[in-house]
Amino acid sequence: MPKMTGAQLLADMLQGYGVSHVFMVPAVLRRTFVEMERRTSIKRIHTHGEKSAAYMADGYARVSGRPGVCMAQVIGALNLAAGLRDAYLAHSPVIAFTGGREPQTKFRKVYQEVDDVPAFEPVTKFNATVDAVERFPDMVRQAFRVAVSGSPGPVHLQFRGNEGQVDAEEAEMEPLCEPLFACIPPFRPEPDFAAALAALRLIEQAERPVIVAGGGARASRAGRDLVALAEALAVPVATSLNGKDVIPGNHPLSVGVVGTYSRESANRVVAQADLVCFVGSETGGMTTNFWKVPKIGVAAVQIDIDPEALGRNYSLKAAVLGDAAKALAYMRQHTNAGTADSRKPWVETARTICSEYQARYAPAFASDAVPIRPERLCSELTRHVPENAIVVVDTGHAGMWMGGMFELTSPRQNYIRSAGHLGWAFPAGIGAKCAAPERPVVVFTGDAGFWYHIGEIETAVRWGINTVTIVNNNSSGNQSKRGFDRVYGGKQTQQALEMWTFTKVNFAKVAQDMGAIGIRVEQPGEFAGALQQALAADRPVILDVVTDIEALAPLAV
Ligand SMILES: Cc1ncc(C[n+]2csc(CCOP(=O)(O)OP(=O)(O)O)c2C)c(N)n1
Repeated sequence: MPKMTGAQLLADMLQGYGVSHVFMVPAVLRRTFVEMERRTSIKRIHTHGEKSAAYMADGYARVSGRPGVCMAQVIGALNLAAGLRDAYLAHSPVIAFTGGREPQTKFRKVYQEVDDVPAFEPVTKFNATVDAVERFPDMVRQAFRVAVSGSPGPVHLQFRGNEGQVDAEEAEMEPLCEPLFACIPPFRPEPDFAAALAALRLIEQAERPVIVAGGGARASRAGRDLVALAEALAVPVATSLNGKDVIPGNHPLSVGVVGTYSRESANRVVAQADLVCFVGSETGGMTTNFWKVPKIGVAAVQIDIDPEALGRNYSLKAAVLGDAAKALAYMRQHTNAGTADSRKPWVETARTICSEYQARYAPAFASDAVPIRPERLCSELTRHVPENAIVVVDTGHAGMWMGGMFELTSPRQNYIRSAGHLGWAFPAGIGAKCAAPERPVVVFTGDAGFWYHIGEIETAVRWGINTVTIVNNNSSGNQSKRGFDRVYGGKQTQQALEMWTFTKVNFAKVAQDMGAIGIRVEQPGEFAGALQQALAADRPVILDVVTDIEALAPLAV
């Protein structure tokens, strides 16, 4: 076997796994970066903070299905760990490398050093130290294998030396990669056929069944099989926020996103169902509006790749362990399509509920109000986002407005969203664009969300990562308004505003100063043209949209 340094091996292995970008703040694995330049085409994206590096890796992973790689030296390690939280919640395969400690000097108050490893424990599937260069090959393979297998998720490897200097050492090693684990899903386990048939028969016998598809259906790329089964059986489909792009919003069986940040039609349909089929869903609080939609006790069946997810919150009449696409395809093959007719009235009911929703919000979608209403923004985006776009959405109001009101109109569009961390979307969009440079990436964030990582405008400009970022700029974090109204007993003091309002800032100007294109939109009629201009630009664009501070997203029904 040839002798090589850890740096050479790591560079070769990352290239071997198809990694095209790594996101980091130096100085970590410095020699590896030199070898990346010498031996690979991997781009080394220096960010303005470790948390945004983790979010970029996360966006990259959610769009490509391939692990996103982020790195930090020892002093930045916990900033990176903080950034893994969202990937952990969203089951995104992110791999984090950090610098660590030397056995010769630990506990002697080494500059910048604490024991970082425990902090990675709650946000990773696998959290390990690499202490000897001989361990590089098997540990890197293990990192990729764990990140993408089963229910995907983050992995952390801490390399010996505060900058991971173990990469300078040499050993006889081979940079062997396992291509199987370069992308999710590595395996598509067949379901137990008896269980899948049992679930199918229950759906066929139900009068008002509904499918609730989650991020697991997305990870399995099960959209086509899911829609085919739903069509064959005439079953309405709701999704979680994470599963939103499993079915286009304009499909006649789509009822929207169910749960807390949701669309009222989805909640109403799911609440009326006599059987719920969960597919790749954690059945967590956000998707079920804290287990109120559907109510605990509803008849349920579930398909999941993780046996521990089956029946977690809803006891099951049939539990199907396996790959979502495989299970749905098997069920589709064995469908008794003759039963679909019996559900025509139920599908009609679901359509009526959806039409009522559309009619209720039509005036808001068309509103010419100034400052601009977010509902109008969502409807403009539904109409004008390109048919192959990747839409990246922040949390808080952004998640509520877009989760509920924005509609995907093509199966070629993708939708990824913050699993709860404000500020995720802008850097995640940069990572998404690195993963799919040929596709338009449209980010939607509030101004509070945008402030978090505003410095990454410079990163995007430096690397020519041309995302389009729409800032719903109400100069406040106005999702917090209701909460403060409540704790002030209904009426806030003037001073309370200091807790959720900001200085009015023109983000278009800020963006221009950093070399991006900035467009300020103050009139609703100008938005579509500005978006077209942004999509055609050859630079990152910030669309600063001045919106109404009084606009509060509708609460879950
Ligand atoms: C890391 C983190 N801290 C705090 C919150 C709580 N939070 C949710 S929404 C929000 C304000 C959002 O403001 P903005 O992005 O401007 O959107 P707006 O509500 O004004 O539309 C806050 C502070 C969070 N989700 N994540």
